[in-house]
Amino acid sequence: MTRPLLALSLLCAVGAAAQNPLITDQFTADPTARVFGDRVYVYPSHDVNCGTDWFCMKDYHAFSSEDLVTWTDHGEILHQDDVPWVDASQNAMWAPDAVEKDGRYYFYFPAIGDSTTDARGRRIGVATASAPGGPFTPEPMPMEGVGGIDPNVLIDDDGQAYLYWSGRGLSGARLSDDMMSLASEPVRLDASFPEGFKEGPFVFKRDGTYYFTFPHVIHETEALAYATGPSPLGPFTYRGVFMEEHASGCWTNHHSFVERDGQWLLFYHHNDLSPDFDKNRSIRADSVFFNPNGTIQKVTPTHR
Ligand code: FUB
Repeated sequence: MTRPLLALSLLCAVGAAAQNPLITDQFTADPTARVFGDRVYVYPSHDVNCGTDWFCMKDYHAFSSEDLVTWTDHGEILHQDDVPWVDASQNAMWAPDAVEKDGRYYFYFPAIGDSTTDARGRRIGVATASAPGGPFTPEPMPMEGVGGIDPNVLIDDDGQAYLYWSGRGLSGARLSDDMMSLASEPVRLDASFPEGFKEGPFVFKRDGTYYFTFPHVIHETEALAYATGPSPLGPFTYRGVFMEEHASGCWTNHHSFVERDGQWLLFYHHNDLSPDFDKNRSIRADSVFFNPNGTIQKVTPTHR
C-alpha cells in the first residue's frame, strides 16, 4: 500500500510537524524509526481489535518513506505463527526495533514464550533479513539471559552494539558481534531515576552525549522522559519530561528519535483512530529540538 500524505517534506525542512497520524488504514503503535539509505523506515507494533479489553498484537508491518509524504507499507514482515518459541494464543508481539549491521537487518521483538519450552515468560526474539522491508526470518529460540519487553538497540560509533529492554527496571548490556546474544552481564540503568513505572527505553547519541529516553508514569499515564550520560551504559542522570502525560490520549506512550538531514524527529503514538479504546493506537511524528546545552525541548503533539 502506498498512501500519499499532504505536503510534509517542505514542512519538515522548516521544522514544522508531520501529517498525523502517519498511517490510517490500520492501527500502529510503539514506532521505532530508522534511516536506511535515503528512506525513513518505521517499525511499529500492530494493534488489532480482537474484541477484548487488552492489547491484541499478532504481527508486524514495516513502513518507509523517502520524502515523509508518501508511505509504503512493506506488508507483514513477521507473524507470531512463524516464530517457533512464541505462544501464539497470547497475541503479545509488542514494541519492536530494527537495526542494520554489515548489510544485514536485525529485528528485535518481544513476545510470550511457550510455557512448555525453555522459552517461557516474556522474552526477546531476533529475526533477520537482507533488506529493511523484510520479510524477516526468526531465530529458533529467544535471546538467552534477557527477560522482558520493549527491546532497543544502539550501535555506537565504534560499531559496538548495545541492547536495552524493560524487565525488572530498565536494563542494558553489550551485544555480541552476531547481534543475537549478550556479551556482558545486564546492568540496571534506572536505579537513580525518580519513582514511577518505566518501560520502552530508546537510546541515541547526539554530540557525544548518550540520551536514555523512556515512558515514565509519574502521576497517572505515561509521560516521555529522559536521562543523559557519558557512555552507552551510563551512569545516566535524570533530566525530566519532554512530552507530558495525557499527550498521547492513551495510558501508554512509546517513542523513538531519528535524525535526518540535520533535523530530529520524534515518533510516538496517539489514540487518533480510536478515541474510545486506547489499545488501538496510531503512530505520529513531530519535530523535536534541543537547547544549546543539549537538553530536549518539550514536544507538543500535533494532529493535522
Ligand atoms: O504496545 C504494547 C506495550 O504498550 C509496549 O510494549 C509498551 O511500551 C506500551 O506502549
